[in-house]
Amino acid sequence: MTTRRKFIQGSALLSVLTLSGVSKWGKALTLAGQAGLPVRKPVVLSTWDHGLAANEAAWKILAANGKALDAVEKGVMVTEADIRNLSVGLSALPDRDGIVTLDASIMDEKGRCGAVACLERIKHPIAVARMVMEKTPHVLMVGSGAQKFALDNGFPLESEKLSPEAEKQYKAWLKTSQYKPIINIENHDTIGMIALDADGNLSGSCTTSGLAYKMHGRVGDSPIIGAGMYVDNEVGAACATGLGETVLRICGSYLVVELMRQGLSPMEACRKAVERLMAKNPDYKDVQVGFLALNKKGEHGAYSLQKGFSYALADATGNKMFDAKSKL
Ligand code: SD4
Repeated sequence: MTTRRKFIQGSALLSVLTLSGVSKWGKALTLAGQAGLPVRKPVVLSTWDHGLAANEAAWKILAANGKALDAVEKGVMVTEADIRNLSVGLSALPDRDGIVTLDASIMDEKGRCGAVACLERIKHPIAVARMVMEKTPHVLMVGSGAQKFALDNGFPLESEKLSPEAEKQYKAWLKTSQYKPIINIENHDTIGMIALDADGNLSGSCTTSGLAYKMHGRVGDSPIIGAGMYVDNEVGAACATGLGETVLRICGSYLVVELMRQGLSPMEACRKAVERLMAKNPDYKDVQVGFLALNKKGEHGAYSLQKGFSYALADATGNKMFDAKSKL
């Protein structure tokens, strides 16, 4: 986790780099912030270790003055396409019936949003979510209707076969068929991504296969606007990872953004949301949840319930992993 001191030092360094034109990562810092404060942009954040590769793709767009919306879509598509990934995209672990069902959501600076849930055999649910946002009067499409919408719009129907690793793990799981999430090693780490672009606009995305061995038809927090991800361009953006049921109960990402609206720093907002989650979920000791937040000034924060929540941050200084502070 970046300390405030390190952050300030980093910002100062950035100004020097930018002024002297040696910033390897492109355009860094604009002194056009609210109330005369420097805005640290562009910047992109995403959950867990797979966030590094996703940020890399998002950063290419942001560094070229691209839109945050494009960055958060293209960024998480890297994770969706990674066939080694067991928690995002079609290579992921299936539900208890052996079927991979995918959830995704996206939201832009205008407050437009789109989402899909329980989508089968489509490689890029995030792109379908964006199409729901841009081409329909709806926000959320699910199951066979969402799949038909994707096919009608030119997305190919992929094989229903599990990836070799997912098949191996599913067969092993079938021997006991016991569902018992294990903190941080549940193999179901969602990618949530939030970004601020060079124009000072925010967007967010979230995509996942949800919980491994969930009941068929179960939908988590990730495709629910305000739970798994939320953006308010006046204030900030937030996303969540972890046991979706606990996040749904507190509209977690919306709560983080509203706490930032009340003046809390991104990290304080994430911490307070974790505390609310603990208050509303008495079984929290066996659960992991992490929040990421980014405000309009480009300040970021993260906080998790248990230790072990990592996230990736890319800005003009590079693309690096951090460990979030945690409650327990
Ligand atoms: C879900 N929140 O479906 C997702 C899973 C997750 O890290 O984030 N895992 O509940």
